[in-house]
Amino acid sequence: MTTAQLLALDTIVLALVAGCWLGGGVAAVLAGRDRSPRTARIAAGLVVAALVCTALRVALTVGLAGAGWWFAADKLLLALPLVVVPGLVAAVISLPRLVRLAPGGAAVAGPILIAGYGGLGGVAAALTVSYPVSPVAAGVITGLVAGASVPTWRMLSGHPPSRRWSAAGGTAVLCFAVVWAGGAVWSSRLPDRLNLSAHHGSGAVAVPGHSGTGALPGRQVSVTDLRESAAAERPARSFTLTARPADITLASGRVVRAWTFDGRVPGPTIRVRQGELVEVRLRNQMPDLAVTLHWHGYHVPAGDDGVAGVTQDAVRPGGEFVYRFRATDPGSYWYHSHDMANPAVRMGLFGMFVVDPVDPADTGGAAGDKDATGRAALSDHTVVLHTLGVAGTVAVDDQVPADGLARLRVAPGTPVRLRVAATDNVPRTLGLSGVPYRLTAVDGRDLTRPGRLDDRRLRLAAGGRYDLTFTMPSRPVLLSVDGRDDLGLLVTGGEGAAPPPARGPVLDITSYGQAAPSSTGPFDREITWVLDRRFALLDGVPMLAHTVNGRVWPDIETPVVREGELIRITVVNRGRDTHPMHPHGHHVLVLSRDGRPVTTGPLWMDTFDVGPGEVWEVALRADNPGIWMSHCHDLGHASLGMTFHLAYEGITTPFDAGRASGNHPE
Ligand SMILES: [Cu+2]
Repeated sequence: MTTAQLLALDTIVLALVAGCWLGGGVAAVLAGRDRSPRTARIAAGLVVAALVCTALRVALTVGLAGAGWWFAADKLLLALPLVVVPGLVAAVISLPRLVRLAPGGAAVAGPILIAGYGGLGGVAAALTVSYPVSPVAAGVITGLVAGASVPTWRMLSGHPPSRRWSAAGGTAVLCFAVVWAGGAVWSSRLPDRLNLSAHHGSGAVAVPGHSGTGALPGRQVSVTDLRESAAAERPARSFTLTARPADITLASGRVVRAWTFDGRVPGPTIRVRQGELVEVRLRNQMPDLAVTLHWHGYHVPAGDDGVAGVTQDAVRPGGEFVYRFRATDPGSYWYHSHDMANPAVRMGLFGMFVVDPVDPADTGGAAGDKDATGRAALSDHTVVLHTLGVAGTVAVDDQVPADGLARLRVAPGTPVRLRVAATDNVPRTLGLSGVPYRLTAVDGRDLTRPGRLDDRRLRLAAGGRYDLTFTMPSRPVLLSVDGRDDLGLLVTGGEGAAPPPARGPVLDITSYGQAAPSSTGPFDREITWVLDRRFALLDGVPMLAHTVNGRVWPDIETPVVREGELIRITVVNRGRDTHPMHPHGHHVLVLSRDGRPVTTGPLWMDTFDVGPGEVWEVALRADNPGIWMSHCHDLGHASLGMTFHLAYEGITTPFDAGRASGNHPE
């Protein structure tokens, strides 16, 4: 069984445990009162069922502990003791008496009911407690179970608490609950001004013997100083992007209201050559929306990262901001607004950013008809998958998005590179049929000698990019999206009908290509991010939030690292959602998934999908000083708590997030 299956089964068994113990307890009370042998038998049956379910939950927890302590700690430390202890008493004392049809007294029904309360405590723990186990939550749940058990026992023993005691106890509990809930709501509200220079705590554990134990450097550097100097050099390439609302007419004629750069969705593709100094002027003509530009996957200096409230103030309507950075790393990237990113990206404020290598041979050919060696020119295209309104769309280069099949003509024999980006909040399953192909690059980084793929499908994380390469055959090639034959890209050259969508198995990208020796360690620091879904207070509102280490934005602890350090990050997904994790400003080298070392060489990613029950180990080289957002790129999850950051020692920001700041980095 996979960890995800164990977690799902555990959720079902958890409810059964509580239900059987509570049902058995009620039946035992009734059997004691009515002296009915039939009710006693029902109670005995429910207790046996409860014992079986409890034993099953213990076994599931042991299985989960085998996958990692993160998956089992809350159950072993809290949920199971609450039910197992009274459950064992019930098995030894209550059950034999029920079977002998002697069901009277607190000694019979009491332990069963208390096990039921413990089962409910387990449900409460599953809804509110994550990893690490919060002592406060554990104390409150244990207190509630104990608080319900004591009066129950007294009532069953024929000594119900007096009215005075009941009233006093009830009032005290109510007052405590109101004060505690009010305090929790108040303290969870975002402050008016939240400055991320004050790194609250450190989630990075220094490895003994490595750095992190020395003296702190005294120097403080602002993110605004971590920028290309504007005076140093004239930019080789200048662009202007204007954010404004527009009606987008899709290829079918359907019109969609959108938020756009330059009236287009995706915005204009920014395509530059490696080594060029790039300048992009952002102008905001949105009537009442602030915007920024974040360079997704591209290692810009921190001051150009475009995160509102962290590296700049959001650009208000009528305002502008100029980004400048050198395009050193060839590859496929994208840009998008990073103030209230979820609605901004959904509505269309994004576009592709491509850096072509200085040596065109690096992408298999050159722009133009023939390169110097006479080889056919590369046919190189961006393909953006995005849902506009309710329509799934495919946008090729700067063409109008197709809400169906986009089309491209390529002469047979031409090498083709498709740079595919998924810009929705959900992963996409790609299929390429009609030609053998290679997954040449992941998140803008080329793989080492990627193998040939036939009819294989690929799962692309939300926010991720895959570059697919092939040589155009004489018959059509179909890039299908999510297995559909009516959504994707049809590449035609010669004659023939479109092939059916690829149906082959989905490629495991952690075991593809040639393993290249990768330096992995020694590590200077260890960071663990445990992802979960739990009830939490987000800006004063109780909700089923997306948590990291049991907390939500902005209370998730900030790992603080030093320039030059090598950091191992373990990402654990305890929940049932897939989380495409996206650290800004860095790629990570994927080391292992679920304990199995990666054999794809080398697999560098900036957006990696951590599925339910999965454990990823990745390495991050701290080579780009700044304060870097890290978040789930399901931007809905990010806005529901799963937003945090990674900070370098000594780096500060003059910008604030928070209620009064006008900045919404998440
Ligand atoms: Cu997520």
